[in-house]
Amino acid sequence: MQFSHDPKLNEIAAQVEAGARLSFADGLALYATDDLSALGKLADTVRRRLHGRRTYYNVNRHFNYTNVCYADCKFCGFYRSPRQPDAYTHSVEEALKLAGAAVAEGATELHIVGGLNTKLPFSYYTDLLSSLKHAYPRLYLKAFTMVELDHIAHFYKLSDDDVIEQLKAAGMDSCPGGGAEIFREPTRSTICAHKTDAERWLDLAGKVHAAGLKTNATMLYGHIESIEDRVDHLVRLREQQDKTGGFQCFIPLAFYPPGTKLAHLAGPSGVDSLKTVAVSRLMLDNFAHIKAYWVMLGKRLAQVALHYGANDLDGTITEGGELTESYSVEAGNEVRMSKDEIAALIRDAGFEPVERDTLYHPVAELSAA
Ligand code: V47
Repeated sequence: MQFSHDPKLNEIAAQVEAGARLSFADGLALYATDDLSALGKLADTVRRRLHGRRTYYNVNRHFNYTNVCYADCKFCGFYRSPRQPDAYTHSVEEALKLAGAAVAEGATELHIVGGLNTKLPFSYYTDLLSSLKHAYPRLYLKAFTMVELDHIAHFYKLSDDDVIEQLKAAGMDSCPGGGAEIFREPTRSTICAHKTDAERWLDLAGKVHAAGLKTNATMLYGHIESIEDRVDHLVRLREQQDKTGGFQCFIPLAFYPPGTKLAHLAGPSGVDSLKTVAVSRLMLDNFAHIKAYWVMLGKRLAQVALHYGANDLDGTITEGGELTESYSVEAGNEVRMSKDEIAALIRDAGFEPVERDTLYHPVAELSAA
């Protein structure tokens, strides 16, 4: 029996079998196939080659230190101008309180991101990190996207290396993957004209990797971008990974339109999301992990995505994040899942749940050591 009724998919399957790298044209062909289950099977083959039945999750919490931002991205429903009544900036004390509650609930990671807020002194960032590290030395601080690092360097007139070294010394352990959006022009300038451009985002990621820290990478899909934009994005990430090797995980982010300047759009369909997970797994041959971010996909689709190449569901506790309170409503989700619930979801899909720390060490093995 042949693998697929789509001859192009059969050709690509032979390449995948041989361990060959897929091209930009292959990426387009993968998206163009109407054989969704064969595409999923192909991505699942690669996923099982890398991870077997293991599926990771962690116990984490998001902390958004400010929603004040000047970037004015069309896809964002989170940011506020400083004068809006619901604009906020959290104090270090508030961060400590949230981190304390997270640690008490078994969190191993705090995911820290915020808007580009010109009212903050540079010491805000270092004080935030060092206070958290001092109070909770075992809590992993995954903090600041390449866009925030770019803003900090420009606004405080510091070199990139200075910014990275000072934040690292204060307690930054790794960086989340936000702000990548879609790299290709003119799409990037249409959706986020005032944001760090693609070359700078990738260059900064390389500098963080050179400083010995891991980062993640994302792609925001399901808005105005083309399939070419998406495949280009994946190829650029793969090229950067070839050079600097520090990306741990890729997270495709399904666009959620309500409350944004693109609210008239529908967002991606379920099939589009599954295809995107699968194509990501197949194109990003030098990325170890593909995350099905359940907060955006919904628990049910995230569970299915585990059969389409994803090997990570992100965290149990995401309450307090910029993409949680408002965006998870559509997915019909609570903004938190207990460890038991996430493990049951993974088992029910036929996989083996593994609680990990930020660097993908199994937590059970760490506590047994
Ligand atoms: O950069 C903004 C996206 C990102 C919307 O590294 C939206 O482990 C959908 O990067 N609909 C921030 N998405 C979140 C992020 C992330 C999340 C979870 C884990 C990790 C990680 C990183 O959220 C932004 C942007 O691409 N975003 N607005 C929206 N309306």
